[in-house]
Amino acid sequence: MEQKIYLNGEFVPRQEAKISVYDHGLLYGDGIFEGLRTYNGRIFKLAEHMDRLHRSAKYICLDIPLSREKLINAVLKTAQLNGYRDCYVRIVVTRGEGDLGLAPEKCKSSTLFIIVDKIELFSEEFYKKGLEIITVPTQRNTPYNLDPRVKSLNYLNNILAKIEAQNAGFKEAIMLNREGFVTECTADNIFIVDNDVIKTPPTYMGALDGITRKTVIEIAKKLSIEVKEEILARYDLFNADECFLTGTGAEIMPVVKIDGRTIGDGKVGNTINKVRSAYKKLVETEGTSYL
Ligand code: PXG
Repeated sequence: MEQKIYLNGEFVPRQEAKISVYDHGLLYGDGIFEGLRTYNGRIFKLAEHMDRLHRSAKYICLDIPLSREKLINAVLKTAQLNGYRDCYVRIVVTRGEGDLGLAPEKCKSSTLFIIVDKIELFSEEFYKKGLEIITVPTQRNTPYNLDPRVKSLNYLNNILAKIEAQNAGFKEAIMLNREGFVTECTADNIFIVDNDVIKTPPTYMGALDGITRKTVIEIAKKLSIEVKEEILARYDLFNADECFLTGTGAEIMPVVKIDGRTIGDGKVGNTINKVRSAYKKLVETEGTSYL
């Protein structure tokens, strides 16, 4: 089946899905996005992704060219046209085509596109054995510059952090804030398990308000596991019993070594396994149907 992209109100083949070189999403990273996932013909947490997209748009004073209902229909239609049962959905809204100055008011209409594609997964080996990750020098955005809750098209510092990890031979990086506290990884939130309590940094420390993060917090509460949003230093990570990352793409990824320190006994822990099987059950049973 030919891949179809939603672009400004039309469904076009991938080769024809082109935007202007004057688009401010490209020239300045002036825009926002969402990454969603589908399981067995259903989009997981669609309403939550819509809410976050609208909150990001509000923060950067960006018009989303469709009503919430019409955007949801466009997302469902794009997913349906592409026909995958399990896939990745990317929604992107940019300031649109302008001139070469920053001037956002010269951009007469926002650009909106929706891509549905096969999902690229971490190999199964890492879910079984866990990742080894490191802390890197490039810091996460702070609310003093660009609020980290905004899922904007400016990912350069996260990309630099990823490059720093890769240069050192690792797949993922922990990013600190300017006070040196843990925020999250480059595209995933971070959690630890400490004496049977699940802990994750509050978003004001510099983390995206991750939808998988919120889902894991809800799952933990249902499983009667205590959850705390708590400021974490590297010290807390090194001395944790378990550590894991969460994201729409990665789902729940165990971490077994950080900056050369083995976490707990170096094996994927019980709490991770419990939360992970509850998450798997949830994605199999929930979601908005499109097929
Ligand atoms: N933190 C950051 C900085 C992110 O970009 C997450 C956490 C996890 O959030 P969710 O809502 O997905 O639980 C993200 C996720 C991908 C991909 O390919 C994901 C993100 C960005 C770019 C690519 O999975 N964002």
